Amino acid sequence: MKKFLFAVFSTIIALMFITCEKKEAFKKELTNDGYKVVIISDQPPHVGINKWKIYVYTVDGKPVENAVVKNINGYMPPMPGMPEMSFDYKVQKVGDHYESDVNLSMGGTWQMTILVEIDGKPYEFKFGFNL
Ligand SMILES: [Cu+2]
Repeated sequence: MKKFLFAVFSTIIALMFITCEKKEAFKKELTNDGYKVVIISDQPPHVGINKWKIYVYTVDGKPVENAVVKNINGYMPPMPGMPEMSFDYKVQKVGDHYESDVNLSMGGTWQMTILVEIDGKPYEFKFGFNL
């Protein structure tokens, strides 16, 4: 019986991993001056930690090997009774892309800026959303 339960549970866990792997609930493409940043996440933007993968391509889809994703900034404009907020999220290189834990601390309007350096030149990629 124990062995049977173990088999059932491991199958369920394996299936969960497979479905998670294929999930791409959030994808955002941003272009600037011939370059394209693609953000991919398992979950749409939500309050809490958002795990984002960031890829840099040329606009015609070729990976830009010497692109360095420097920073992600989340900015929330002032709200009634609340001053503006600005957070810098650490970015880490993982294989052919970058990853960041983007902690969106509350609901409201967020303006995101991804800072990328290509050949020593800074490029900003911006977008916004409401939580
Ligand atoms: Cu606020």
